[in-house]
Amino acid sequence: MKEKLESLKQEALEQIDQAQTADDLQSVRVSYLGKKGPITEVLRGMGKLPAEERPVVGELANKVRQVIAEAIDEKKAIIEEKAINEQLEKESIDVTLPARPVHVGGPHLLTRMISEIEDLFIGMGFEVREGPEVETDYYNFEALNLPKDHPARDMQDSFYITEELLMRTHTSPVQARTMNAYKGNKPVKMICPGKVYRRDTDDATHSHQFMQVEGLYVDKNVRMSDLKGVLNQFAKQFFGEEREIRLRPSFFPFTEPSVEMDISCKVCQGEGCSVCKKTGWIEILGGGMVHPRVLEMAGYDPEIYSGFAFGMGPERIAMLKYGIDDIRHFYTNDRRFLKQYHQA
Ligand code: 2NL
Repeated sequence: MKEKLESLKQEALEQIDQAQTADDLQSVRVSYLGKKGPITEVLRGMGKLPAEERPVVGELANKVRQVIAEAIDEKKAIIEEKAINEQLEKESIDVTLPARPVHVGGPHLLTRMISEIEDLFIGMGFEVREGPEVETDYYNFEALNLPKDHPARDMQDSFYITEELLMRTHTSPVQARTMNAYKGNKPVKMICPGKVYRRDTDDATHSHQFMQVEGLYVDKNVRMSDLKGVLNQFAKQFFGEEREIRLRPSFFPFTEPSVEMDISCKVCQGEGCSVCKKTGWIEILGGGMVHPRVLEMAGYDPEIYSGFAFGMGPERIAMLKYGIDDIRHFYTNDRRFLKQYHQA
């Protein structure tokens, strides 16, 4: 009987050793330790043994049972650990791998141009103001010395909504409104960026909707030299220290005298090339001294106050800065175009 138990033990331990899975172990457990297993059978048959052998065999059988049970538990722990390790191996992530790039958008080139322009003028003490895109005829035209019979007020040139309302054709009405609000007794130093509308057929250089940044400085003793100083500072900061500016006489209904500002051509350093049409100079913006009628209508006494104003087109400036050949690129949103000007 002892030998039988001993060999059962060896047999079971061998099978446990060979077991690969939890299922294998479970069947070893059932076949050796189960109710119908050989050890249970030995214990059941104890009655037939001589009385003095019973405790010895009983103890041995229990011991064998215990050894097998322990071996199964041990092996089970090993199998479980192996399974966990395999899973960890399979599911491991390499945290040192470079991350997949996340494609984020960025401000539109025009938005960036306008922010840069704003920053430069803020640096010179100007405040930034915005106003409505749907304007009254009064603020868009009348208050800017464009009376009812002025050719610029032709129905063909603007988007009229009613007789009295239209899409603004420039951002000047924001400045006229500001002067009105200050009631003629406070200096004004502002720029106003925004969308404007003209009834044009779109082509490489025309768009029915585009951007404008206008500036206005009204105070006592504001002179043409102040305009020139401010514009010179802007041009050098925006286009580069090495750029020169020049003012040429021009005409606008809302300024007198009026000027246009050129910057020296960067491509040919003033020698003359195709970019500057052989002149050495590139036109950037228009401006002048605020017309006394405009000051007067806004409630400023032109005998006491004077001012300068200017206006520029961010599209034109971006086209010159980056060599963009078609204004429609700004509004057709081809990502191949937009992406080139993305900045983090
Ligand atoms: C241009 C020229 C200009 C102004 C805008 C202005 C505004 C007020 C009074 C007087 Cl409230 N003038 N604005 C003056 C001269 C020129 O714009 O070529 N813009 C793209």
